[in-house]
Amino acid sequence: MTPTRTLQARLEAALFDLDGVIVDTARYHYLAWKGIADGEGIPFDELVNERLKGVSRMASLELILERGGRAYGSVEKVVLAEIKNSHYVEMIRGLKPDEVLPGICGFLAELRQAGVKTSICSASKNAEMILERLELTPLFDTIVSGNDTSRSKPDPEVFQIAADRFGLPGRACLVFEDAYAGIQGAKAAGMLAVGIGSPEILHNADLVYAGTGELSLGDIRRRLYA
Ligand code: B16
Ligand code: MG
Repeated sequence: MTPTRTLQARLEAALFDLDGVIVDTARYHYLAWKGIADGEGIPFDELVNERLKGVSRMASLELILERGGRAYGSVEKVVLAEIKNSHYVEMIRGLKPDEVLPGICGFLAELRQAGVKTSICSASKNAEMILERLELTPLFDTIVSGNDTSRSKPDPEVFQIAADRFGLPGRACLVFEDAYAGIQGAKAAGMLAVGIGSPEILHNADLVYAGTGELSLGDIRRRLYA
């Protein structure tokens, strides 16, 4: 892990992935996809689910169906994705503010107090609804979701949209991500990236914390912007 800091880097905006950084919705995605896989007789477990993190809905479906024994038509795929989404939405309707991951509310408040802009940069088309349920919408200056993008991470599009909305260059933005593909997207956008999870998996990040409870603006400034 080699920090790609530059002399010009200044922290002006913090761009957050949603699932795995702000809230753990992966288990709800898992349950909803499991229903689809079981119905189709396709083997699916937590390990396969790991590969779906940060991946768009249709791309996730493709990864599941490729383990099945037959080809699926495009209409059939759209129907399966809609069934999955309605089960998923049913589950996340019950999300409560106490499901926000540890330390996140305090860290967001710290950033805003320091004048750092905040954005969500998520592949999810349900991001807006999830943030409402968690009562976090007011803590973000902007939300970029799967409804705003046409290309999935590792494409940098979702991060570039946030930087454009703030009128900032990539080097002024710091991305927080739990997925390797998300860090790749941040790097492709010319941004610094903090990984949340295992340093072995997120070896492309500039800095990795095991969990959100360890996030601290002071530590980040010392290690990436000194
Ligand atoms: P939806 P993130 C991603 O969220 C999830 O990690 C991924 O598992 C999911 O397939 C994707 O959103 C799309 O979600 O079906 O709700 O549009 O990590 O980019 O915040
Ligand atoms: Mg994620």
